Amino acid sequence: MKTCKNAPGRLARLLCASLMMAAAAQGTFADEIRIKMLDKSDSGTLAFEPGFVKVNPGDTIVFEPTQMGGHSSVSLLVPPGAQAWSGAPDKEMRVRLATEGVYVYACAAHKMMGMAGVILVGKPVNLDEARKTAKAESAKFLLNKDRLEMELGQVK
Ligand SMILES: [Cu+2]
Repeated sequence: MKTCKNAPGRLARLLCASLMMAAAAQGTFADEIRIKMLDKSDSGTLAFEPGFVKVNPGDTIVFEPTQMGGHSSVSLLVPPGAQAWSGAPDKEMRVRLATEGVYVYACAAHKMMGMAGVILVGKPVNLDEARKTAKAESAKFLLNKDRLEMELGQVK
């Protein structure tokens, strides 16, 4: 839980406290989660890092063009009712995810190299469908063939 103790000045602390109350009334703070788009990572070549993240509904994912390898983020599967996305190469891409479920995405240029990731928002309401998508997409990968299934394996 964040606190207002370090806010500079009395007015700032008051303002901070009222924002905290508003946020508490709403249930939770919306967070920003950053995912790097990399030519090379700990999990191998051409990767999103982290390749799996679990976030809360309303959080924003920021895809960072960390290494300018022509990477982008394009959704392959979103839960029912959620919006698909398609980012431009080497550009920061922000996606706010309000709908619960499993999201599967890939880099448009390197999908065949297994540059793909998984995001879980809240509960995995569409896990069966996500498993099918991961299997079908992975069958087309030339590299990192087990990456998507490993990422999806972290969905609980
Ligand atoms: Cu890429």
